[in-house]
Amino acid sequence: MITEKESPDGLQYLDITNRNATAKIALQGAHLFHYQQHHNAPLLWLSDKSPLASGRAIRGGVPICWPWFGKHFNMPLLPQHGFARTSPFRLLQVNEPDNDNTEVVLQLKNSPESLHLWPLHFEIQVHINIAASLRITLTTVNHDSTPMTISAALHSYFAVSDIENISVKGLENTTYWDALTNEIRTQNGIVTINKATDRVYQNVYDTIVIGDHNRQIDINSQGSGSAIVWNPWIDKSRAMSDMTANSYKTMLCIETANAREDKRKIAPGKSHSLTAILSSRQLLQDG
Ligand code: TA6
Repeated sequence: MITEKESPDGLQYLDITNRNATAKIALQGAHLFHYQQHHNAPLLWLSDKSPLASGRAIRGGVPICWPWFGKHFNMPLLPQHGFARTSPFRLLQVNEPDNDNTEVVLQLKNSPESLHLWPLHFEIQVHINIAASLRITLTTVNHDSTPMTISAALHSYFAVSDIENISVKGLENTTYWDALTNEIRTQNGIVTINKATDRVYQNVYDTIVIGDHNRQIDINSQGSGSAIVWNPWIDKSRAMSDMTANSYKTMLCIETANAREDKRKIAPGKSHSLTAILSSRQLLQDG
């Protein structure tokens, strides 16, 4: 079942329910901000202080960073993570092939505003499949006469029970750029979080697994060779207007990306797709 709704502050979104899960997708930014399998906790984290308002970025769910990840490479005053996440997408298609699956396709094309920020003719489509797992595909089509280089991320905020009790597997022996120290390091062993963490990993092709108390979250990707691990920790959590001092404790971003060295060059008339496939399962407790 799919219902078109609007938040009190004017954010239009789709409220989706099928036999597997519930989900909420804002037309602005094609931003999925809720996904929850029945009989399971929400997979994604959404800040209690996040605006759900037209024109305001949502803090949580899966923001779409496009056509650049992070700060613009030479115009730092442009919005961080590009302009897609606050742009009005068009609802292109909704399919309910059966009671277990819901497919939504949203589209954004260049506009006078986008051409002012990024002078290239494009179309992006976001295909979201709500089922026993969550699949999001961001497809960029180059409608320009020149090659376009993009960096992008499906900036997933995962809900965790306690950030200090989780482990992240699948990044072992890869190299990462530490955004906090501007150093390149190698990941030795599993990732644990006990301080502010902001890392862009390269050569990431294995399944990333978040181990959390009694739940495992699997993150698979296609069309991606990089991933970001981010937790703001205490000070930044307190300082951000759309987070609380304790927000950092129950969220972890593991982002499926084409970031930094993994940026993608798309020839005229060609396309590139970045896909994240997210799923979770409860773990039996010992004893
Ligand atoms: O993905 C990590 C990151 O680039 C961090 O540096 C932090 O800025 C985070 O994204 C959130 O960015 P935002 O623009 O959504 O506040």
